[in-house]
Amino acid sequence: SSPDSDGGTPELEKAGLLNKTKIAEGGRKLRKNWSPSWVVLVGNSLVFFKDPKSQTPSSWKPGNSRPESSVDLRGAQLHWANNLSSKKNVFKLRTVTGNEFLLQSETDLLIIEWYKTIQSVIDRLDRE
Ligand code: I3S
Repeated sequence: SSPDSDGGTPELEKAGLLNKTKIAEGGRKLRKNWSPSWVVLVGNSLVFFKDPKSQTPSSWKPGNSRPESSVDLRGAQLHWANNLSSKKNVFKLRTVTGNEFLLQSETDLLIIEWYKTIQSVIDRLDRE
């Protein structure tokens, strides 16, 4: 079924641990500060949780845990960005509001799956 098609809880697409740094806020460049983040793709949003150790895939559910931040994927842009870091497997997510994040994993397959899944959500929202 399509996410939230019944007006209920949005669909959990994917959850896992990635390295994350925010590099821009409203178009203004920020200093990098990489840290592990529990990342949850649910409905139209990418949600970040601070303490990966205490998180489980059910953490995104309302009331279970307070997210650090949340990104609306509508109109967002995704690009591989290995030129923006010395780390491997880096992609950049840019929101319509000009917030930019780098996400990274040491595991090739894992980062490719995240890229494909986030892009498919962006594509779905573009078609709406
Ligand atoms: O793109 P940069 O500025 O070379 O990014 C590195 C720095 O942000 C560095 O922090 P300090 O300049 O505050 O020491 C980080 O520790 C590095 O991780 C950043 O580079 P990578 O290549 O890891 O994204």
